[in-house]
Amino acid sequence: MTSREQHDRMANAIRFLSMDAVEKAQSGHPGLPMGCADIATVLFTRFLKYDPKAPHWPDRDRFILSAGHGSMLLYSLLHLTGYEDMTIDQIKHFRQLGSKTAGHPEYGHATGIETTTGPLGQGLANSVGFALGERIMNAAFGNDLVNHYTYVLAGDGCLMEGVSQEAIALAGHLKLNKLIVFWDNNNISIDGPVSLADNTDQVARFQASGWNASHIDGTDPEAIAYAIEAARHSDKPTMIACKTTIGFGAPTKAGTNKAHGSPLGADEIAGARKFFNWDSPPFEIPADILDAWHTAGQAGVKARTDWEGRLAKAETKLKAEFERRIAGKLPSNFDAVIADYKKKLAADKPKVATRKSSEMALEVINGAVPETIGGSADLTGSNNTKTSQTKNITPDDYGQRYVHYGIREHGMAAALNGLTLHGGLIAYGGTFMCFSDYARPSMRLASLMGIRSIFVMTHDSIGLGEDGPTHQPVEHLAALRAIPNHNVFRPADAVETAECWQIALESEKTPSTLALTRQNLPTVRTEFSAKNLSSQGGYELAAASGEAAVTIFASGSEVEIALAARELLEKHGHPTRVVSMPCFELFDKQSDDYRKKTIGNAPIKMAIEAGIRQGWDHLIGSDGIFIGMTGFGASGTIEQLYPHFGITADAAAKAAEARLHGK
Ligand SMILES: Cc1ncc(C[n+]2csc(CCOP(=O)(O)OP(=O)(O)O)c2C)c(N)n1
Repeated sequence: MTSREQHDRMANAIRFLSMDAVEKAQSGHPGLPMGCADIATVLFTRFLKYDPKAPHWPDRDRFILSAGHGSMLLYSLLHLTGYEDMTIDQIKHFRQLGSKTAGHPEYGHATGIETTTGPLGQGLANSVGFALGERIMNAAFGNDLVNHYTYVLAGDGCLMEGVSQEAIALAGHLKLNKLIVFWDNNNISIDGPVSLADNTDQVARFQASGWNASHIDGTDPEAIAYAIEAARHSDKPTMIACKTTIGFGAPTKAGTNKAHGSPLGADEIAGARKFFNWDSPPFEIPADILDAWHTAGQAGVKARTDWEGRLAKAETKLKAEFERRIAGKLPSNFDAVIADYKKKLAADKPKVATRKSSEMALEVINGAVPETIGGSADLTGSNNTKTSQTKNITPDDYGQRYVHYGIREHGMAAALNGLTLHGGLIAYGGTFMCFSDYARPSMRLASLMGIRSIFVMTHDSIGLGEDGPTHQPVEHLAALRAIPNHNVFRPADAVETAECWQIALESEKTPSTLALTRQNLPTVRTEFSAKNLSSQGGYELAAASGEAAVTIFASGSEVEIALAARELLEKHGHPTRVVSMPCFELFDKQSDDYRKKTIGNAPIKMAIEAGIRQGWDHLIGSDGIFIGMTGFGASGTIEQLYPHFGITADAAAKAAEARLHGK
């Protein structure tokens, strides 16, 4: 049992590492680590189950610093508890290029960082996925292998962001009782007191969303410990509103926004040293305190080795399956399953919407890959995300595989990231592509983190028809393609859809968006190819009858139009080839030779896509012909809309011929 004095000195070690690192960097946020040091110390010395020597231990408790600007709190904890890569040198190089101590915690930069935070609210919203992932894995593998808590530290900013309501409502609904959130209730944000902009009764809000919530003194170790203990035995998720003082200990800046986002300055730090009676120079921790922290960091070794013992003794098949899933590897028969399915498609040649093709592919995938967890933001029947294997996950049954996320696109995308990061699961979720805007902040973070979240975006163009321009994506393909490390797939038929799903599942370090149609499309890939042609991003689908005068590039639903335009042009004596382009990002990764060959030398290059032109010029050149959208869509039938916006085979052929005839 730590004495109060010992606790205080351990907490002060966090405070001084943070103040001094921010001061040295002349950049960063000292206020949160100083205010929340007591919460962190109690959690990391008395409750959190972790082992710095085995940072990826699957049954560790997760700690998520949602208020990512307080990154020095996390870096200090990782250093003090003995994570090997978080050396004092890293702390001294806080925020410097190439260091692990990036401005905000970045997943993968240092061990012990569970998710990337910084955009406020994201960590809190990810945590719902983490906590749900724990329950799903627990249902599959039992208490012996999966039984841990998810802790979150969130600030006023996290709670003000809209995504927080989506997250807490979902967590409350799903009764994720092993989710425990500390709210750093310091009443300060950047502009000044929180009361400038917010007067929400946060405790009442969480309670109304199905949580336990109560106020405590966030500087009293016993109150913190008592609240955590109670939370661990709760049947609901818990929010602990911790009254703290931002920049606690800084003589004049404590309790003010001056302690938020800039170094405290030498005088304040000297004052804090006096206040805390801390005479160690910067970056030096008294030996007894460092020992105490290391001891705390080793307390989890027994739990970890016990767990390893249980895993070793687990039934052979269960153990192998657990290890496969945690490693993120697909079942060994996966490729064969997809190949069989593609053979069947080439024979059947279905004429269905790609959203339906996606459902058909998922029916096969979900049968072969038990770790997929599906879901939709209240558009299940439209997104076609549910298959025979995926029954509803409920608070009474976490052993199922489908999440009704409610009308919460952003919360869903953030939860998908959390499910993915938890490990052992492959999560996908659907909505209309237009509403990818609502999910985008989390989609971007999936890309930045390099994780396998899968976003199913149906109704991918004006082809959705009568719902009109509010629902018709126009710029969304370009906007999603603009995100680095994000594969945007727009398959043209059932075969490409199966191929794109296969790539999405195999892309362990890249998230995927599947853009899928509402309208039916013919099978354009009528011959079986064992090779996944979509994995090249683009490929010649139809050759020209002679030396090509025209190359038409198209994606998704417009491939059918490109093929019809080719027919017309060929009939008129203009040899024309069609290149299907299901994924720009993968095409751009092909060899120069392959790209040159696929782009070809036809004098006329044209692209057809029912979206904006942006992005296509790198294939067709700025003088290429683009058949697509230049503004918003309109409400009408699909039969009216394509001709209305000039996206037809006839219009495409005419445009090419006009060019060929020099007009
Ligand atoms: C989505 C998003 N918007 C804005 C910011 C910029 N920002 C960083 S911290 C902060 C204020 C946060 O206030 P609070 O959570 O109370 O943190 P504290 O000042 O108490 O540390 C803001 C606006 C951000 N990081 N993320």
